[in-house]
Order: sequence, then structure tokens, then C-alpha cells
Amino acid sequence: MTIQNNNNIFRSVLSNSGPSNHIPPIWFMRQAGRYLPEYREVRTANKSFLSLCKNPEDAALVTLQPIQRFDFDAAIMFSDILVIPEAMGMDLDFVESVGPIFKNPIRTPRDILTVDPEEVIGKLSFVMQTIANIRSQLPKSKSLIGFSGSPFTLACYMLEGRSNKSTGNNFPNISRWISEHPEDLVKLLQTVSQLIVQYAIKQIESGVDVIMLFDTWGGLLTDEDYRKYSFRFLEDIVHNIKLIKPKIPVIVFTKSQHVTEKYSISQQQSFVNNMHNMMNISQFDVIGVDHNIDMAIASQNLSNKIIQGNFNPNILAEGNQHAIKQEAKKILDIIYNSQHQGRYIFNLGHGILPNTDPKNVQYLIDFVRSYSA
Ligand code: 1CP
Repeated sequence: MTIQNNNNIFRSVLSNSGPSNHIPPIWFMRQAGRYLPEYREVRTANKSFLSLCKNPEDAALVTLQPIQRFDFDAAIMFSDILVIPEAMGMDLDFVESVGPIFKNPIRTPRDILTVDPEEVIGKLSFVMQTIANIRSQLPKSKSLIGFSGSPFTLACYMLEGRSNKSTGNNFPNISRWISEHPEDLVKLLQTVSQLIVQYAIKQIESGVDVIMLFDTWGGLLTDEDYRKYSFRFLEDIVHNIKLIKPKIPVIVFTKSQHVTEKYSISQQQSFVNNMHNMMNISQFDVIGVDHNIDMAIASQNLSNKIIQGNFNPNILAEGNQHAIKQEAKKILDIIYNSQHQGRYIFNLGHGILPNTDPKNVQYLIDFVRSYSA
């Protein structure tokens, strides 16, 4: 394990004071997970993935594992985005090699439950206990990230009942609602947005320093629908969080166009440019950049913002160290020759894949820190 200085470099980048050296803060999406043997051990000691999420001691333990092993600069609390719909009364199960399943998905507007926000947030007290446990063990030099799914991404699962990987289809139900029940969909997205704000505030009060919103499936929408059904709610959420907690940085991650065969290159570029233009004038502090986006373009478009990500997780999983080095060098060279020098957080373009060898994760981190120094 490499020992870092006590400065919280994550915090200094976020406060725009810049790190004392040129080494970017590093953390990886899904850094706690199945690629780590120590995670698999704790995971199998719990009845299911959901029981692990609801076990504040073990959830804190697996949150800290990647920090202990790799000395990442930030920890991300261990939980899942789907605990909000579960707390709203939806019956959630995570099935081995299938993914998340809701047994009672929302099928018609009549299925939308009225919820009492206080009761819903109360059911998520296990998350707050996990945060308190992590905080008591996490070194001061590390940041703790809390998170939520975006309203659109949560609604994809709530209306479909399962993941797009298990159906082989990109959430057809939400597309149908956009044409058949747009007003009901907006009402659902508003309800979920209000819950997310209160959930984020509770997480901050329990000890997280940063909030991240995962808008993973926002990139399935067209430019116009993205504004109407995803971005608008993201903007409301960050606005409302900042009204109450103005000093807490908020990160947003939207994965750009997934269905590449469905969209032409120029449509994809137009989506990315439009999304970036909205993000650049939003209240978000940090914009996550996935690996389908050209980092040079992201850096140009997002001049007002700190940027994060872009390393292709497939290259890390394939494990060719020369290719890993080339990919990291490509990103870092763009950053060092741009206005994002000192305003960049090293991360992957999406979650770390379960078949990734931990030794290559160490290789990548060592390379980034030595190249940047
Ligand atoms: O078997 C296992 O151990 C379960 C695998 C797993 C893990 C480790 C799932 C199931 N969720 C998680 C944890 C998790 N999920 C974290 C915290 C851990 C960390 O980052 O270190 C976070 C932030 C998430 C967020 C999440 N869950 C997202 C958004 C981010 C992203 O990756 O796009 C989404 C879409 C989910 C839903 C989900 N949870 C799990 C699965 C298999 C899925 C479905 C993913 C899909 O539809 O592709």
C-alpha cells in the first residue's frame, strides 16, 4: 500500500484550490465489489446482496476494503440505487446472474403509490448507520461519497421490473410511458426527486462529504426527452440540495448514448454536446465522463466544471498492462494540456467489471500517481 500525505486531495480539487502536486485524486465506480476476494467473502457470509446492504457493519467493512487495499482518495458508501424504490414499497430481489427484480413493477398509472416521504426516508436508516460506521473508521484524509440514482434511472427499473441486460431490451416500458402517460411519468419523477433531495440531506447529516447522482440510463433518451425527463429533475435536485447544504459538492454521471447502432455518429455527438452544455451551466460541481466520450471534447465543453472519469473499464478487465498504461496516458496528457489541470478526478468511465484482476487495479493506480508526479 502506498502511503499518501494527510491532505485530502479530493477535497482540495473540489474546493478549486488545486492539489499541492499534479496527482489527481483517484477512486473507481463500483470499487467495492465482486472483483475483490475480500468482498466475496463478506458477501457470501450474508444471505443476499440486499441483506449485505442492510447490514451496516458489513456494508461499512466492504466500503473500506478498497481504501485499505489501494489507498483510494475517496470511499463510496456501500448500498444500491434501488433501495429507494424498495423503501417506497416495491418488492426488490437481486437474483444471481440476473440482477435486480421488482416483483410488483409499476404497470399502469394506478399502480403509483402515494408515499409519505418521512416514512420512506425512515426505512433507509440502515444507510445512515452504514455512513456513521464508515465515518468512524475512515481516515480524515479520505472523502466519503454518498449517492442516489437519478429519478429517470430509478423509474427505468420501477416501470420495467428488471434490468435491460436481463431483458435484452432497453427499458421499453418507460419509452411507452413517454408516449402514452407523459403526465403520470412526470408526476412519478417529481415524487422520486423530492425523496432523493431528503435522502441526500440525511446522508450529508450522517457524514458524507460529497453526493453523486447516477443518471446511468439518461443517455437512452433523445436530446429533447433527455431535458424533459432526466436533466430537468437532476437540476431541481441539485438546486434543492444546495439550498440546504450549499457547501456540499455534487457529482453527476450520465452515460452517453448506449445503443450505438440506433444512433448515427452525428446524433451521438449532438447528444453529448447538448448534455454537456446543460451540465456546464448547471449547479453541479463535477461531471462524470464515460468512456464513449472523447475526453478532449468533454474538457472543451465542460469549461466551468471539474471533470471525472473516462478510463475504459474493459481495458482494465482485459488486463494488458501496456494497453492500460496507454489509455491512462492518453487521458492524463489531455488533462495536463487543458484547463482541467488540477480540476480532474481520475476514475473509470463506468463501474469496474467483476472479472477485473485486482493486481491490474494496483498497476493502474501506481501508473497514474507516478506519471502525474
Ligand atoms: O452480487 C453482488 O454482489 C451485487 C453486485 C452489485 C454491487 C456490488 C450491485 C447489484 N450493486 C452493487 C453496489 C453498488 N451499486 C454501488 C456501491 C458500491 C461501489 O460503487 O463501490 C453503487 C454506487 C451502485 C449503483 C448502481 N446500482 C447503479 C448506478 C451505477 C452504475 O453502475 O451504472 C445501477 C444502475 C445499479 C443497479 C444494479 N445493482 C446491482 C445490479 C446488478 C444492478 C443492475 C445494473 C444493470 O442494470 O446493468
